[in-house]
Amino acid sequence: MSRLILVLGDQLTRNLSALEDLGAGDVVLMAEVMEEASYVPHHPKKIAFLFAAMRKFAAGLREEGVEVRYVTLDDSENSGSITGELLRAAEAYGTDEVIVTQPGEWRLIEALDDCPLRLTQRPDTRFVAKRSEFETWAEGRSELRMEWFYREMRKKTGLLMDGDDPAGGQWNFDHDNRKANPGEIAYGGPMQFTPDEITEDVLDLVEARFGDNFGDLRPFWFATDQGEARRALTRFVKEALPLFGDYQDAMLDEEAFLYHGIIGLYLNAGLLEPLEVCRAAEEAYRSGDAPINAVEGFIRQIIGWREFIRGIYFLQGPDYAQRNELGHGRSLPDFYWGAETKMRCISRTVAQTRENAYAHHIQRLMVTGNFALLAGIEPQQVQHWYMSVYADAYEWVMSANVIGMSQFADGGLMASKPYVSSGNYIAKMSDYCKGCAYDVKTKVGEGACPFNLLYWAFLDRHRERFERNPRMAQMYATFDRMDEEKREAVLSEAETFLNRMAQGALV
Ligand code: DLZ
Repeated sequence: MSRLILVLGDQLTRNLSALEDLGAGDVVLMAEVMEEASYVPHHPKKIAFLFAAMRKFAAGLREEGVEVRYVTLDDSENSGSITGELLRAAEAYGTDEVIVTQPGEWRLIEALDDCPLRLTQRPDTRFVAKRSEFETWAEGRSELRMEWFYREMRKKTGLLMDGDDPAGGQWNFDHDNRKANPGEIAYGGPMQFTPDEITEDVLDLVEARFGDNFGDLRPFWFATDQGEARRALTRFVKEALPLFGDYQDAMLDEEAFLYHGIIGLYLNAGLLEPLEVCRAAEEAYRSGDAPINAVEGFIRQIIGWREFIRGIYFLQGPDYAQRNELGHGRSLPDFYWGAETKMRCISRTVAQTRENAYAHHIQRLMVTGNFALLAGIEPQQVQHWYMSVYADAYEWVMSANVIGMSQFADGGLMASKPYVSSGNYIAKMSDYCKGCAYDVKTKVGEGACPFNLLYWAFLDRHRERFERNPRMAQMYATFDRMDEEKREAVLSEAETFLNRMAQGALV
């Protein structure tokens, strides 16, 4: 009797654990379903990317001679859910045995657990660390810090290791990676691909069914198969990696990509694998084509941060994404969905997000994330936004990034202090402020930058929790040195700003 091998839209690699013992008689099931395509209003580029990549992956399996049952979204028999499609396929093939690689979201893991078939969820082996390995590492630690885990992963993989020592004599070159505005960018941006017939069909489908979602579907230029993704990686390593480190935290009004790779979406969907990506970067260092600060910073994102936040997601369990330790309850303002705002940093980050289904980590953390935290937006609404608008977003990657790192809603499990800053940081790292209606140098009164007002209001609101945090002592000392009248004016203006924002006024 045949087995059904379920391959999900973000599991597009031949090295998938579910496919490792694929045998004659097995049927691979892949399905475009409304439940996955609409559990958040995904950016249309993300849906198109996954559907096109799924169709091409299925075609590749068929070329190998594998029997594939591929259900398109517009199939009139489509049941609308993964479990519905499993049940339909089970009946069609007269089998109840299903193999799947464990999904990256508790939501789907639980749905599969409840599916009335003989279903095995195999571990996802596309990561450097097994879930159990992370659990063992985390056991007994009161604070989980990426740096210590990252060093373990360096030793485990041998990446950037000279014997027992880190290459370049240091584990972490983050201090060298904070240069501001690079001026003109000497890189043409990520490799872009012209849609072929398969992708064009998908674009028409997505336009018809998801055209009202936030985000521009066209121009569509993402890689949609492994070969294209590898070419995009090669171009990044050759042309952008050498300066990636220096300018990874910089932000420019007119430059969405700077020296960033835009390969997270390929990694998270299975088109690239973490070790091949890291080895390509290490090779550039070993051959003298890229400096250590760039290569170490890049590799840390992948075998450090990416593995770490996945570990936290699974360690913390399904309720983690519901945490709200700071008790924030404001609604996400409409300007996150493209409504007008006078704050240039936010309007540019949102505009680039709408165009590309992408913004880089500092835009996510220090512009949209920082503002949401300062303004006291409910973390679940923030998480919903990040899940919706980015092509690389799945819950395993977003939860710890948003709930933990960005919104401090886990109470400090993974960050020793909240990532808040006034307008100064944005002014230092970007050119946004010069085109802004507010003045970043004005701390209070007419034209004061909202980040400045909200920063102090955040510290005031959470004094009890953070005042004794040694990493925040300096902030409170500065706040407390402010004369009483100014402090009151700042807090009152912050309150007025938040009230106007809540009423939908142009802020
Ligand atoms: C994100 C996504 C979308 C938009 N559509 C599908 C789909 O139609 N079929 C599918 O198998 N997977 C899709 N995905 C990816 C899943 O949502 C993803 O596998 C889970 O969220 C777990 O990471």
